[in-house]
Amino acid sequence: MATKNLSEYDLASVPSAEGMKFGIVVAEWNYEITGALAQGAMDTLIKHGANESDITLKHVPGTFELPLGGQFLAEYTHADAIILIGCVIQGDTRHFDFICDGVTQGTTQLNLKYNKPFIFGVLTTNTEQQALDRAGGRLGNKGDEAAVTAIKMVALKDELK
Ligand code: DLZ
Repeated sequence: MATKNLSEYDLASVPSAEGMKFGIVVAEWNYEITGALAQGAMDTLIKHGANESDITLKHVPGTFELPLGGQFLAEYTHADAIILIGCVIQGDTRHFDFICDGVTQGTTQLNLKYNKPFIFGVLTTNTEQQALDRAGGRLGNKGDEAAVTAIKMVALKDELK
């Protein structure tokens, strides 16, 4: 199956992000990749109407720390949605599995605990090249996808509440 280009989406399906507040938490591990993902997320939020001043961007050491960083933003800012950005690349040890389990379960819990979207902008790849391909390379940028998902989830909540 062909891999989807992460930056391709139906523009008309994305609501305006004007007035929405966002948090972005970025892991410093593999920063060449996570920095590009964060930039993609930021650019896409702004492209759809978010104000730069309504976006709080913070860093944490690694992907494992993303859920707690996200919780800090939920507690201490007014973010309507929080995008968690990381990149875990398979190595020789079982670290990959533990970090992926931790961030996946942590993110799931945060969504339900806060009744707020915490978006999983985490690449989990076998190689660095696969990550580069998805961080502004030939398969687009997962940060764009994460931003669009954040906007859609905030709009859905606003529509229903
Ligand atoms: C330790 C570690 C390793 C081996 N690999 C990655 C990685 O590929 N991506 C990533 O974001 N973080 C990695 N880390 C760091 C952990 O996420 C975490 O920061 C440390 O285990 C300290 O809790």
